[in-house]
Amino acid sequence: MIRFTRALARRPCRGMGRGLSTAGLGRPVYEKALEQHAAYVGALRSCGLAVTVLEADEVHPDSVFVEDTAVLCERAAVIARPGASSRRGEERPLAKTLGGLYPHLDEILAPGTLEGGDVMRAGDRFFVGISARTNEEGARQLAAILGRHGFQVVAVPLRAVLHLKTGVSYLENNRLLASGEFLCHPLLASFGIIPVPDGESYAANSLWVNGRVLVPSGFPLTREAIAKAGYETIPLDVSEFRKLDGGLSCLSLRF
Ligand code: CIR
Repeated sequence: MIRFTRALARRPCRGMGRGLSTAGLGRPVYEKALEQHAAYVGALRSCGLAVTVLEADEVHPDSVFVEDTAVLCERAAVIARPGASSRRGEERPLAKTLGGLYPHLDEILAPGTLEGGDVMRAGDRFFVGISARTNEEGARQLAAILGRHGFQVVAVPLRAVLHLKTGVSYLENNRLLASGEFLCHPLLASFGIIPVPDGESYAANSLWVNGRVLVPSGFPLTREAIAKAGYETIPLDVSEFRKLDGGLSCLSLRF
């Protein structure tokens, strides 16, 4: 089983209200987002991670969702190439930081696009959502890079969700927390599924960290289902990030 030791997060920027959104929940309140972000970083630290919080990137309104800009594991670091044009360039400052942490960086090149929210690791396999943000070419490049490190990449065409991990999360122990199109997905048939109850699909993006699971607050049935499966849960209010279609995993890179 994985044990994470580090995480990277990025402070929300003042212009986050201009971030991409389909949620229809209104615009995020910056001060509240800062508080929620600080609590999130505290929760990662309480799970034993050394968290580096990068300074805000005021040029890119969605830059707090740092997960989308790279794919990291113990053997490889891959700089992503966001499919959303307003997010292109977020990956550059991150590459600088990662250059100091990894001996070698790979990157997704045009015409490939790939966002980290579409990448879900389960042991030695990486599932990659083919979405409006991640194209076949991006997935193919990721497969070639990770293949050199002994990992297998499985492409999963998406139907309704923004990113793969919007709808499904790996909780280790061969278990998936799944909603909607992932409840009975043929490519995920070998996993034990913890179904996310109707009306709580936002909580499908919960985050396993070293044996505990961070769960968005306000989704009691999902929290209960995860707890029943034997995990300690940590509820966190991320309402301001939800307004921008973001969830718990999007706010950090764990490695
Ligand atoms: C976007 O549309 O790109 C952001 N507003 C939300 C990104 C969420 N990231 C994620 O699911 N990994």
